[in-house]
Amino acid sequence: MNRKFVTLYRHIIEQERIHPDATGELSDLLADIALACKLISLEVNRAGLIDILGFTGGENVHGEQVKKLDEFAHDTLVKAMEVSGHLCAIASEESENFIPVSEKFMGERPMSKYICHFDPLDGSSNIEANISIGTIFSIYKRISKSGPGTLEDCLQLGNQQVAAGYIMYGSSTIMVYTTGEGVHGFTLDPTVGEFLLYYENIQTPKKSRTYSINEGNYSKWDKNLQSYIEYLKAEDKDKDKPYTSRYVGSLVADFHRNLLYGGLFMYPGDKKNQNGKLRLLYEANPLAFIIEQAGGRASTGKHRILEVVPLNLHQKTPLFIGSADDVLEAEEFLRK
Ligand code: P6P
Repeated sequence: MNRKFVTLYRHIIEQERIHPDATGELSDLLADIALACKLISLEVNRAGLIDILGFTGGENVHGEQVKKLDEFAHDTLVKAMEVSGHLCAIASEESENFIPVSEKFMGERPMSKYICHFDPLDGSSNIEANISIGTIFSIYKRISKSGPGTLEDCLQLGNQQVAAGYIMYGSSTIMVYTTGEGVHGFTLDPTVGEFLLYYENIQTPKKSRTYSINEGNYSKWDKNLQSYIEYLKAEDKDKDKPYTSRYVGSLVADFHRNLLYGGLFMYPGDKKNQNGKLRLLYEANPLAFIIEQAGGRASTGKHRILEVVPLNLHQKTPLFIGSADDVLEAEEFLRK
């Protein structure tokens, strides 16, 4: 039974109370990310309107030049995070290097104990088609002892994440997050500007009948993957096949649908890109943390995503993620 009128902040505080040693910093940080994403949601919706109506865009209400949406999202998140005082470093898909947060933003705190990876606006090329797009975040505790964060703080195993989530800008704006105590979904009520709980302790189906992959890359896949996809498409009533194919081409949209209904999302490596297209630190790891908390599985096709060693900020990884039994079956085919 879903509790009514539980705001995101109230839920975050409830989660904080599960950990007696919690200082409230992570709660504040999650709330700051949610605020930044409310602002991005406003701009994403407005930008769609402008494109459709052909407005020039011109200057925004602050008299600033209207930036490309993904740059706008990046800037909004960085500004919100810097002033939050809880981060010693920020890494973004939009920034070649990580952004060490300088002492001036740390306030009286001798050290801000978290670092955060963002994909500020994944799938933004879809905005003109009004396809759902999203912000993905991943939070770790720093390793370094004080001062601005370091690259080592940013290159940690995915199994060290303390929180992860995404905000999807679609028919409504939703936020899904985990702090390791289950996966919880909220819908933004724009009239009051609050994310309200709509789905607590999400558990993804163990097995599904849906697969998501860009079949246009079929000729570049290895033989085992080609065999697996053919297997999913073959008639077999005993195995509830053929599967249904669902592929939006926007990671957050495909992931969210599969999280709720069950499904297997695949972005494999291929002859041209052996590590595929998606990024480990700000796409695969946060979604892997979420899916495992929801009872699902996430691998490279061979290894658990959360145990892949990050060597650089924008490292790519093959990704098989979703219903546990489907990911396991895919791994078996890939091992043949
Ligand atoms: P393809 C969007 O550009 C994105 O980064 C993800 O959101 C999406 O899952 C993937 O690329 C789609 O890639 O090669 O199938 O168009």
